[in-house]
Amino acid sequence: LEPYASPHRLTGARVEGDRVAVTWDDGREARFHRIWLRDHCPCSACRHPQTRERTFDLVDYGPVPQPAAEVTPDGALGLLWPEGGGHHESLFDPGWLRLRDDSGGPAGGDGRGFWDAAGMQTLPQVSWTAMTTTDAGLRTWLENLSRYGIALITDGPTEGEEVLGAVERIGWPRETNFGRMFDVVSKPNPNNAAYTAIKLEPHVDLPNWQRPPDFQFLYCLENAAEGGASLLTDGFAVAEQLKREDPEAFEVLASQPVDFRFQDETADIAFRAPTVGRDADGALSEIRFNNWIRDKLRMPADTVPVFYRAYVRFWELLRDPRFMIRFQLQPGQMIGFDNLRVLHGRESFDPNTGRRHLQGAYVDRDLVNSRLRVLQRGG
Ligand code: AKG
Repeated sequence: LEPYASPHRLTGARVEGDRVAVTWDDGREARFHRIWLRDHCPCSACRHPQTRERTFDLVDYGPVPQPAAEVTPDGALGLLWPEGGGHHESLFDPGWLRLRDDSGGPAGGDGRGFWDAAGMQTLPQVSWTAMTTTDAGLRTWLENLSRYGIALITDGPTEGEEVLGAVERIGWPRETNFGRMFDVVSKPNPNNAAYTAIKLEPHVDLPNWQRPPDFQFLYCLENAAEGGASLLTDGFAVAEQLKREDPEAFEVLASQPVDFRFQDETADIAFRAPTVGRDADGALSEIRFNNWIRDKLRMPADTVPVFYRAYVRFWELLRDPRFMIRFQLQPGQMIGFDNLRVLHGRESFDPNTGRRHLQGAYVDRDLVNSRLRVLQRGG
């Protein structure tokens, strides 16, 4: 299903010790371990013919023997494995092999489109009609959301619950203790700072969950009150800036866990994690910053001063106009952002001057990535 058509055919294949070396017709070369090749055999005995899932079980196979290698007449890699007194044949598409060749090491640069305010003067945007009625519109919107962690939808209706319609273009909402969808209005007995009219410092939602929501959509139904501008900052760009300025501060934020906790009449949800998360390759993977649900600070006494230095500097950079963008959401507009990368906030508003009503919902990254990959299959 994954597209891997490539104009390049193989011109050479030979066994070199425990690897198979291949050459494509543009001179590129790569080497694949034979255990890896046997494990990835795409034939219908090794992959289920309908589900395409792996049915070959290495654990029952024993040591992987040396195969015989050849280039087939249409430029694919053919391998013959001596097995059970006969041979098992594997055929590898040259384009598929090329996609999996990581012999050059990881590509340079992060390539994830980190941005500062100067680089985000115009928000990437798609109209509601294009997003809801065309695959091309949906694809552009999701590509922007994935790459920049932020994307605007414009010119939508204002009947209410459109936010769920947007989520359903992708999959289904990620439900939390605030429901499938939540109304951001100033309420008489708020259980969350968002449901007041106060200024909201840049934050991610629900860092008190082991698995916070990945993407957040905020759909504007009314914005007639004075104030209430939206504020957004790319937390990954800021984390990189902190690392450049003060590597020790960055390291403490990336390694020192912080407690978060939300409590109301029915819920008590707590989790402890560093402010800056990194994945197994060391790349930035998440930001957890939300000052109003940060719980009691628990860390070695010697770390406290450097932690506060780092935390305050990170916060200053998050609100620095070099990094933070500010705009007024209009009724019928929806801002979507990567909740674990792009921090959001708002200026205070005066509820006596008019109504302000946003509706919010969350969606899982797996669903966004899946919808995008399916849309990209066409090439
Ligand atoms: C939230 O719901 O998490 C918010 O931060 C609300 C933002 C806004 O009112 O613009």
